[in-house]
Amino acid sequence: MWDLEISKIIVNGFFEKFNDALDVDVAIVGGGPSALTASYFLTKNGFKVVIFEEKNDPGGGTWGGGMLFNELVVEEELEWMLKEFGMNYKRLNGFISIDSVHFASSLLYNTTKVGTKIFNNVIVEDILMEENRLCGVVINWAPVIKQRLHVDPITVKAKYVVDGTGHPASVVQMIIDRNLEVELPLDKIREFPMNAKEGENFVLKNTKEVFPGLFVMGMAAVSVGGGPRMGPIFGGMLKSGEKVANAIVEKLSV
Ligand code: 48F
Repeated sequence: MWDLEISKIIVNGFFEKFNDALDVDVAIVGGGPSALTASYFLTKNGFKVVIFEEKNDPGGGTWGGGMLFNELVVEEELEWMLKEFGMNYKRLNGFISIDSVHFASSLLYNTTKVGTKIFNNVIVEDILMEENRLCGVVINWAPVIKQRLHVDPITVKAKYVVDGTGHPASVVQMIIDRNLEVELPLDKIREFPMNAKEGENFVLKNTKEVFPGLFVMGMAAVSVGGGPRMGPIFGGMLKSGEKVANAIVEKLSV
C-alpha cells in the first residue's frame, strides 16, 4: 500500500537524520544568512553541523530584500563567495545586486548540498552546560513553545554552539538571564541606529567567542557588541559566517 510506504519513508528518513544530529561538532542556532554561510564552510571542511531554525522557512531576513522589494545588496569584494555559491548577480557602482529569493535559496541549496542538516520548526529554548562551558543546546518543537504546551525538551551535544539568532541574540540572552559572565560591553543586548558602512565593519569585528564554547555571528554579534544595524546589505553576514567557520575549524583542528 503506497500510503503506508510513504509514511514509513518519511518517519525512517527523519529519524535517521535526527539521530545523527544529536551529537555534533557545531550546533548553530537560527538559520539566517550568517548561519547558512558558516555551516557551508564548516561542513565543507569535514565537520558535522546542525542548524535549528524555529520557523518553517529557514533563511532569516533574506527573503524580503529591503522593505519587501525582493532585491538585496552585497559588497563587490564578496564576488568570490557568490561565485563559490554559483549565484547570479549584477555589479553596480562598487556593489552587487542580487534577487533576494535567489540569494536565500542559493545559500540553502549550497549548505544542504555539502551535507549540513537543517531542522526547521525546532526552537532552541535553553543551553546545555558542563564545567562553566557551553556543550550543547536544549531543543523543542517551535509549536510546542508557541502553544505553551507543557512538554519537556531534549538535548543536543555540540563541541561548539553558535548564536545566529539575529537581532535578539537569544542564546547570549539565555546566558545573561542565568547571571553567567559573558563579554558584554553594554548594560544589555541592543543595537544602534542604522549605518550600513559602520555596521558592516562592526559585525565582522564582533564575530567571536563570547563565552566558553559559544560564538556569536551575524546580527547577534552586532546587538551583543552594541553596534549599528545595517539594513538590506548582506556582505557582513556572509563574512561573519565565514569568520566563525574559520575560527572553529582552527579550534577543532588542534
Ligand atoms: O536575523 P537572521 O536573518 O540572522 P543573521 O544571519 O542575518 C541578519 C539579516 O537577515 C538582517 C540584517 C542584514 O543586514 O540586518 O537582519 O544575523 O535570522 C535569524 C534566524 O534565527 C531564528 C529566526 O527565526 C531567524 O530565522 N531564531 C531566532 N531565535 C531562535 C531561532 C531560536 N531560539 N531557536 C531557533 N531559531
